[in-house]
Amino acid sequence: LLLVQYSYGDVSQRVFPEGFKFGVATAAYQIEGAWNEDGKSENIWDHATHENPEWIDGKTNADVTCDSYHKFKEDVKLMKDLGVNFYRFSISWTRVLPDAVEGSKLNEKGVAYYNNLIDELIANGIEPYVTIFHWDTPQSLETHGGWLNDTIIDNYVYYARQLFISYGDRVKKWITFNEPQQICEQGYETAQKAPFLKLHGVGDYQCFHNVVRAHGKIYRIYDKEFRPVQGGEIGITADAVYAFPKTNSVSDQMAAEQFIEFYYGWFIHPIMIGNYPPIVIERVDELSKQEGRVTSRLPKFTEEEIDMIKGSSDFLGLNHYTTILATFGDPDSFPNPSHDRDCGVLTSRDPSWKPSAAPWLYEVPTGFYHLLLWIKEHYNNPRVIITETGWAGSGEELDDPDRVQYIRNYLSELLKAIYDDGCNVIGYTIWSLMDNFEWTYGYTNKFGLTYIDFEDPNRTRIPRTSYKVYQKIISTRRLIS
Ligand code: BGP
Repeated sequence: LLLVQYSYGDVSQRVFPEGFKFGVATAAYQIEGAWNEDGKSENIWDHATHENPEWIDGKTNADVTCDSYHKFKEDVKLMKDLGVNFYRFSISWTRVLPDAVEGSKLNEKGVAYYNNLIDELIANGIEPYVTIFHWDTPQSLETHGGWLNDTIIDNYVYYARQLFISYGDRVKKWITFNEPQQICEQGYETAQKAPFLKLHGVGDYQCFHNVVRAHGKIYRIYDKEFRPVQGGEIGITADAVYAFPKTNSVSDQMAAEQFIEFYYGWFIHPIMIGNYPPIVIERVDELSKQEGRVTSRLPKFTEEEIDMIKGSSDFLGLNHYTTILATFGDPDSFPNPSHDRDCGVLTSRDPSWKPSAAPWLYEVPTGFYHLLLWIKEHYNNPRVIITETGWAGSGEELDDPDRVQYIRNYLSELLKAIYDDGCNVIGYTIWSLMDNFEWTYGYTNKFGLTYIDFEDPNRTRIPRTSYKVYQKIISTRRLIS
């Protein structure tokens, strides 16, 4: 009925479908602080920010950041007032398992912190959506190769299993990994994220091969051992930048498709269809041969692994912020070897797109719409949860019209995808509840619906205009202003 009623006309009259959920997201390292309190051990972000502060804007770190380890009740209160249905947060591996390895002992105080947070959320009618891993690899595992070493798979599986045992009675939505591209490509190929390694064209593929096998393994364990008792769902979150062809030429159209397969299909094709996308296998194998290598830089799955990984996500978590223009580039313009060269696509932006304070983030709402259609067509209309989207400002402003406009424009495209095209999107999450430590950007990029002055010892949370607008969208379930 709704479909018929609202298919045409004014988007502001469209109602978000029944059961559609709204949330906000954060991640442990970015908000908790208390980096060495109550038995927590060091992770790769603690390590990098302490050893090489010059890698971070303003030489800052997240030793204290929003201090959510002590102020989580304030966070929950903020969310309760906002009216969100769920809170997507992550658990810090080294807080609950300081020794990190399979068989090691749980840290009771660390476990208690998340128990208290989860209980507080549930008491306030907010569903916990838990990201098991949001980039904070235990430093003790990194010294043994981190995600390049396949022994991390069993350690991760042990860690995730402890979370199901400890919290699975109350947590019904699990996300195994946040953004494999940032973990693997930015962590092990381009040195933009911890552990800041530059293993061009090799480290990224090796890392993701371990990430996706760890994902598949824990999915099967949850499915077999925990789901029958706990009844929850488990999936993965990948980020996708959408690509428009730079011109209407057939070549640019191919470049746009190739870009999406290399930067999104790489992670999701194995899970939705089985194995890496054919174009990725073909190109990496071919270029490896040209480089005189005996084996491809792209590792191969066994048949058993393909079976384990295929179909291993109850929903598709999608982080989406922005879009690029694609055209094929001269192979010599990319580092050799590299993932960029394997992909072979040069990216640019349309001058009409509005830039944010983050150099990579431009407002392109139609890109979001086309991405949702792309996912529907390529993966047989899976259930999608938008697990992140958001706008970066740079100032202290409480009035944030650009963020408001971004949220409204993206939500309007989302409604169009749901109503006009039948895309199966069941939830939407804003990054972020509050300003926080934005990785190498430190505190210079501000994504918060809530402002925090990081000089203020109390870290007082002050809602911005966008907070009030989101509050109204959630309570009316419409985009009326
Ligand atoms: C996503 C991450 C978030 C958050 C966001 C903002 O990729 O999952 O953790 O940081 O991006 O981006 P950035 O911090 O790179 O500006």
